[in-house]
Amino acid sequence: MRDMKALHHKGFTLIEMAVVLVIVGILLGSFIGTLTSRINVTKKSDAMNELEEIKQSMMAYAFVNGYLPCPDCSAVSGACTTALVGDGIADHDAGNNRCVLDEASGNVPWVTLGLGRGDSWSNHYRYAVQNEYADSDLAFALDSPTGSASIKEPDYVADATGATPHSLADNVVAIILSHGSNGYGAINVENIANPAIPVANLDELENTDNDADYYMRPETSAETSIAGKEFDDIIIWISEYELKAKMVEAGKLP
Ligand SMILES: [Ca+2]
Ligand SMILES: [Ca+2]
Ligand SMILES: [Ca+2]
Repeated sequence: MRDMKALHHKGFTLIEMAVVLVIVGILLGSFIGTLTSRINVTKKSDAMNELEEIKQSMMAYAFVNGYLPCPDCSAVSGACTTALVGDGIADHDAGNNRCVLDEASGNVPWVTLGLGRGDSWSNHYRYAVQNEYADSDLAFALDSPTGSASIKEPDYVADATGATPHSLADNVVAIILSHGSNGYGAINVENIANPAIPVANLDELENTDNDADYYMRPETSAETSIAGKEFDDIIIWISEYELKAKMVEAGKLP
């Protein structure tokens, strides 16, 4: 009888096992959650550093050539032929010395700049440049046309729809952006288009419509009640005056 009792107490009961499993599950869940959020933070900071590196390389390209690089065509359309798309080489149009992508956005020309391909989420960085600043025939001068693009922040306090954004930067001549962890609207490094941006993501849509306005604001998840919903794009830009000042500093202008 004593032996049976000793045997009985040697193992765990089903309830004890269940309690242990639940505790292990909770600990593992919180560990994985922490790990995932740390990986996301690292990826975002890597992308921000790479954007700065791309910007500096573009400035250096302008010092050497007298103009900014053209985007690499990101999809077959119009003058962007299959031979030009997604090879990382800047696509200048020899016919008019301007970009094949006429102020529309394409990929950052990573091969031309000698940089790595794609962001932390294996999508190409998007890049758009004002033609007067990427003209390979007539290099820009101090009196070149004013930068036409603007970086704006939707104003949710004053306007819940985010319809009246305020400017963060005007006179912008080039923008470089990562589509962030959701990757909506991006072309991946295999040159395949990712899922389109959901119609509710108004602010992310603004960054792909090829007009002169780009939005930048704090990251929000899909669950937020803020208009514009999900937003995780990371954007950097080159202003007209910043570029001209650096060119003067480098002895390349006037
Ligand atoms: Ca190309
Ligand atoms: Ca995004
Ligand atoms: Ca826009």
